[in-house]
Amino acid sequence: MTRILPLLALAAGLVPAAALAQEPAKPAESTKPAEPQTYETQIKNNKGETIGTLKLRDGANTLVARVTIQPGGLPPGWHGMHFHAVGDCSDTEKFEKSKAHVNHDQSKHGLLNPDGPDEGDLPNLYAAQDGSANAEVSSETPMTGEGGLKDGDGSALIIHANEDDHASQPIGGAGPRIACAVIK
Ligand SMILES: [Cu+2]
Ligand SMILES: [Zn+2]
Repeated sequence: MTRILPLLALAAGLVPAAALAQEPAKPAESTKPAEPQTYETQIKNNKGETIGTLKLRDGANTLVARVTIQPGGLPPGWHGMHFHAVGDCSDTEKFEKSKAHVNHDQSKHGLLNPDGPDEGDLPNLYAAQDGSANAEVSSETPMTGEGGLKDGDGSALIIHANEDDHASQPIGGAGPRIACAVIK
């Protein structure tokens, strides 16, 4: 008993000190950020078949796009990827109804172009040997509101056959449009 008593006394002294130290760290409930706006849609190939999904999350300052392509969905290698101006993927052979890149201020194309980028520009997507791909990219283009993807005619995520060099006009040499997702 004589050995335990000093330990109990020590423990009793420590508990209130620890409780005091933790108290100021408790965050106020009101500082929790607002939930991001979300949108999810299917990505289709030139045959109109679903090859994957696009998930958008738009927070206060940045939009985050997650692209998931299933095995066999794309040719292996790098592919240009952009937001195009119209949310129409109905002409599956060429996806030309999606029009040009989202671009409200006549910027030049290309993330690496000194006179760019336009609002549709995104990093390239890499498809593995089995044709699958998983990527998350960010964009300053908002989902809704002024200049948003969900404007009157919507927008489309387009994946191209070749990689985007992020500099040459009009689309960085990315070639034919091989996949499309409607954002509306
Ligand atoms: Cu494009
Ligand atoms: Zn562009």
